[in-house]
Amino acid sequence: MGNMEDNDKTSNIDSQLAGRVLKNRVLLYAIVFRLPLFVMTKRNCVINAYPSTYFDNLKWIKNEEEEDDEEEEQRAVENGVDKKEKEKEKEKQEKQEKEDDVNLYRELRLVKDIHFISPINSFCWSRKKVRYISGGFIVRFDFKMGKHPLKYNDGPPADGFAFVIHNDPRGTDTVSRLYYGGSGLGYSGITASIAVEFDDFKYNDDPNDNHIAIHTNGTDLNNSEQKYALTYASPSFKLCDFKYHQVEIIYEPIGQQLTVIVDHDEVINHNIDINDTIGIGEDDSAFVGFTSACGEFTQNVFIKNCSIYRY
Ligand SMILES: [Ca+2]
Repeated sequence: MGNMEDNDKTSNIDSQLAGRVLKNRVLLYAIVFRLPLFVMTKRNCVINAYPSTYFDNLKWIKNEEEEDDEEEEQRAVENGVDKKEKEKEKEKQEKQEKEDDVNLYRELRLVKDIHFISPINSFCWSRKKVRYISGGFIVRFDFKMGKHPLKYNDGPPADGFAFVIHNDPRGTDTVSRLYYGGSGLGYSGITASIAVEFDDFKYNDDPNDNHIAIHTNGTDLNNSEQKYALTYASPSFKLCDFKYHQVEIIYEPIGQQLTVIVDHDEVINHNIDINDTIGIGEDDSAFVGFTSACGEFTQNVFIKNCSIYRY
């Protein structure tokens, strides 16, 4: 009996130890790899980008999909398609959606180098607000911008893109084309927002055709004009070289420093209280995403591998 009790005790201690080791491993994993707050995929974003951008800026891709679903269901009923057939179709669709997610994780095209309707504004927003903004965050993504070396339209590349954090009451419904052209980079007109813009076209008072800047107008309408820039800097390479570059945007919560690092070089470091500036309330959350625009001149903008981590 004594032996059995001893065995029980030993196995209890063993399982406690195993539990502790596992817990430590999970903690270690979270610290070392930093679990993302948000990973940009097609399913958790509201996207209005190529190709829908060229046809109707005011119509969401999501709505188009919903309408398609409804039409399809109606047709199925009319044609007397049986249940099994329908389920098969649904499985196929779900598989496709998963593949689309993977594709978007790899590459999102915000605008394309073709003249169609000008100006063009596009965006990709987190479907829900991302939480714990005041606790700081690290945004990582890659971008590629400019003209394809073999297939391109006449004229210079324009206008750029922006990573935007906003608390606009319109939520993900932030189309600004009615008020601003390509030079607005798709974020001009969004209230309560901070934009980190990557601008490759000099328009009016822009400092040059190759700058990264932080723009805000507090809780009022944001604007890409230079007077709304808190700071700007030019990277050591051409933004429109049509090569992938790695970006890290870091918001350090204690010193409230917003830092932009491109290809491991610090380009911008600016002191700003994000929550206070754009009026984020007690819910401590905001929409995040990308905007882009083209006017008379066009280019391609690709984003990939976008994740947001807790600081
Ligand atoms: Ca510009």
